[in-house]
Amino acid sequence: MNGLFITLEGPEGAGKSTNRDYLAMCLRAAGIEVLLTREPGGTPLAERIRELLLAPSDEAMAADTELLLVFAARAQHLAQVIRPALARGDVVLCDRFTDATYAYQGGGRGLSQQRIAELERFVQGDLRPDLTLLFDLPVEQGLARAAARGRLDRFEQEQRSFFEAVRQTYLQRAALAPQRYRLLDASQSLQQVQAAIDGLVPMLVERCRG
Ligand code: T5A
Repeated sequence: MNGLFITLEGPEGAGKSTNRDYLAMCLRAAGIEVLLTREPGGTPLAERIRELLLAPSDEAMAADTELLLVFAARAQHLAQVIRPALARGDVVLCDRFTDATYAYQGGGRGLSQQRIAELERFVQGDLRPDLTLLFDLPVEQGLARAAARGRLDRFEQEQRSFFEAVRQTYLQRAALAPQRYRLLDASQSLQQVQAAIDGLVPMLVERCRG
């Protein structure tokens, strides 16, 4: 595979989607074509799995069910979108990927990191993101941004302690593999966050041109 796989991660309301679009605009302005996608989702079938994951329901979803649905959606997304794009040499910008599984199902739900790693190997083989932009901000601030958009999804209805564990898991993973992650302070104004992204663009352009 010759493409470049860039993921955007962070807790709720960190600005991943907003900044994914901004980064795509910057890269396109430099003449680099990018494919934008997201998880869970990214294909019609995976988007249906996303609906199952996000919709509040009277029947509590078992944590293992949630984990398997996340990886089922990912298997479909990889087969239909990500692997073909990387094989063509495209740059893929993906809003969340398996770091989110470690953070939400591992940190948040308390599932074993080893179990997640086994599924990661099963579904992805040796495919991992080349680079991950981690948008970090205090939990309260992110939840306030998410709440301002209206109705909360199934994850957004969780307790604060769940999101603290999500945030800490992201930060721990980034600390363990600093070569893959770029940490961005998402508590700043959008203008400041995008200035920080501007600072990363030359490095990203160089990596994209490989
Ligand atoms: N999930 C996902 C798992 O549990 N396991 C997994 O493996 C995967 C892949 C859906 C859920 O799925 C879970 C995690 C999630 O709960 P999602 O749709 O990506 O994933 O979830 P959210 O994090 O809920 O997406 P959000 O849209 O809430 O967050 P974003 O994308 O980080 O934020 P964005 O860009 O939409 O911005 C939110 C609001 O804040 C404003 C924006 O204008 C917008 O109104 N904003 C800012 N305001 C002020 N200052 C800034 N710097 C701002 N940046 C953005």
